[in-house]
This record gives sequence, structure tokens and C-alpha cells, in this order.
Amino acid sequence: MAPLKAENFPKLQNDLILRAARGEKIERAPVWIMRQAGRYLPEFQKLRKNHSFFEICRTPELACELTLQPIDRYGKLLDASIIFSDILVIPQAMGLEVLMVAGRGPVFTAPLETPEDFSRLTENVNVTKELGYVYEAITLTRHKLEGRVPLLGFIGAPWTLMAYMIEGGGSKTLAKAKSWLWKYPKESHALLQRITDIAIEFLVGQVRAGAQMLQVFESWGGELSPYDFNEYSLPYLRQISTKVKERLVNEGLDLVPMTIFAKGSWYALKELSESNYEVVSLDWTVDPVYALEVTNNKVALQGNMDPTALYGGFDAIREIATRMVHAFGKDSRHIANLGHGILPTVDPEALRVYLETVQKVSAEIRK
Ligand code: 1CP
Repeated sequence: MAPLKAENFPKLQNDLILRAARGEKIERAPVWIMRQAGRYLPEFQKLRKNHSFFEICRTPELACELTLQPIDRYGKLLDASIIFSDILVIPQAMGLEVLMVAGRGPVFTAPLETPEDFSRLTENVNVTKELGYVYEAITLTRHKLEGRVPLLGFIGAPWTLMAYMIEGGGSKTLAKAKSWLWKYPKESHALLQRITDIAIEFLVGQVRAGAQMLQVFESWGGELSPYDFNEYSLPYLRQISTKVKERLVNEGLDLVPMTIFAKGSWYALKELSESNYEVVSLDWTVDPVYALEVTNNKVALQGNMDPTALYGGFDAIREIATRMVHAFGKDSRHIANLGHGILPTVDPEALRVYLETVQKVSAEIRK
């Protein structure tokens, strides 16, 4: 099948999340879930049985099908979709091999050990050639969504990707990645800049392909001290938001809202709210009232129920979700979500209760 073109997309019927991000009036908080297309859904497991993870990412029809699964299942209870892909496609595009190993997660076959290993990285990455499959998946999904909800694009932030490239997978302490910051600060900055340049290009390409909002995942922000966050994360996050916006304007593309999710970096909330992102996403350790005070309505806030609350039974979910909606309050630019991705063993009906509660309560408090 010839890829569809990034034009004549169906008209958007639900722009609640875009309005919340832009600070316009909303009748209730929009809601979506990080990792909403994933292992907790039986329909995901069924498709996944026959295909490897990265085969799905690289096959636009399959990536599109998985993106639509939660939208088809929950219908009007979800206000956004996020393209099915992974943050680790950038390290792959840079020349590193990443496998998805059952029970372990992502595994790099040859992680970076010292800066000498830069010789194994591709010099000038052709982003369209290496990651064009993500663009095709986005364009196809925009058509297949038929305007039901906006489609989000995303990337992993430079520090988080650098950490994976050195650790070679998930890690409890990030001891290897962090030792680079102490042993090789100059080379660490060089690597972060290389990732940043690709990230900017990739996000602009995602918008060109049809992404209507962008999220940057700094999943390992909280492993850095405030000093090191300011040194090794924040400058690159700012470059990304600023340069992506410049490029979108220069290319005559839509200036789409951008979200930063720096998990664990509660100490940087003020800086993040002054970093050219429209939305700051919060993990569950941040009190919404504190976040509202520190960010002073400069940004929309996203989050932040503890993902494990979905194991608490329907009554507890209703109670905790209601408390969250009230804490953000009726005057805030709140985009409801969990404080991190949904866990693979959650009952899909528990998620339904969360979504229903958020929509009902957040509409009630705005009446
Ligand atoms: O529905 C969606 O949210 C879209 C798809 C999506 C996104 C946004 C996936 C699919 N991954 C991601 C982002 C992602 N990937 C992040 C940032 C968000 C976060 O902090 O959770 C991170 C850190 C990854 C890396 C990754 N990929 C991990 C974590 C490993 C670790 O221990 O550090 C894992 C387990 C994956 C695999 C993965 N990615 C996505 C899915 C559905 C899966 C499961 C793969 C499988 O089927 O085995």
C-alpha cells in the first residue's frame, strides 16, 4: 500500500487537550494515559504474540492499529491518542542495536562504554531515512482516527536517552551513565548535543507528518541532583522546545503545544514552567496545590494519580481520582493523566472507572 499523504486530514472533533494546553477555556479536564496502548490490553497482547516489538514500531499499519486500540475501546472517555513507538528509536537511528527482551525490557547489544565508542555512532544521521516509518505511522493514524481526538508525537529527552545508551537497558542506580558525567563531562555534553539535534529534527518531522501535540519524556530526570539537572538536562530540554518552535514557524507548520514530563524532577518545576513548554507533566509525588503555586498558571499541568491506585478497587479509584481533580481545581489548565505510564497488569475496567470519574467530576466542578 502506498503511504497516505500528510494532507486533507479529517476534521478534528475534540480539541479539548489542545485548548487546555493553550490556556483557553475548557468545560472539563481532558484525559489520556501514558502507555495507553500497551500490555494491559488483551487486544495488544493478541497482536504482540505474532510480532516483535520493534517490528510493530516499524510497520505503520501495526503501529496505527495499536494506537487506535484504546481509542476504540474507551471511545469518548479518552481525549488524546499517542503514536505507538518507543523513545529508543533515536538510539537505534544513531546506530545502536536495541532488542526488546521478554521479561527484561529493552536491551542494547553493545552499549557505550567510553567516549571512544562514539566511533560506533552514525556521523550524520539522516532522520527521515532512519525514522520515516514513524512519520508514516503518524500520517496513517491521523487519517484512521477520523478526527476523533488529537494525535500526540513524542521523543525521549537527551539525558534519558544518553542514560539508556550507556546503561544498555533499565537500571536501578544509573551508576554507569552518571559516572560519565563525572569522568567525561565534555564528552557527555557532546553526546547530549548530538541527541538533541536529532530530537529537534525528529519532532519537526512528526508535526510535518501530522502530530498535533508533542511530549518530551525525561523519564530519568529525577536521578539527577538539582545541580546536575540544570547542567545536563534543562539546557537541552530548552533547546528542544525553542528550536522546534522556530523551525515550525519557519517551515509554515502548525505551532503545536509541547509537554515536558521530567519524572522525579519536582525541584525543577519553576524552571520547567519557564522553558517554552505549554504543559508540564507531574508524577504522583508532586502535590497539585504546590505545583499550581510554583508554576503560577504559566503552563498547563498534566497528571498525576499514582498508577498503582488502579489496583485499589473501583471505590478507591473513584475517591483518589476525585481528590486529584479537586486538588487541581476548577480554574486550572489541568490535563488529567497518571503520574507515570499505566502498569501492564492493570484491569482495563479499572482504567475505565478512572476515566469516567475524571470526566464526571471535572465537568461538575466547572458548572
Ligand atoms: O501508548 C503509548 O504511550 C505509546 C507508546 C509508548 C511510549 C510513549 C511506548 C510503548 N513506550 C513509550 C515511551 C517510553 N519507552 C518511555 C518513556 C515513558 C516512561 O517513562 O515510561 C521509556 C522509559 C521507554 C523505554 C521502555 N520501552 C521501557 C522501560 C524500560 C526500563 O526499565 O527502563 C519498556 C519496558 C519499553 C517497552 C515498551 N514500550 C512501549 C510498550 C507497549 C512496551 C512494552 C513492550 C512489550 O510488548 O514487551
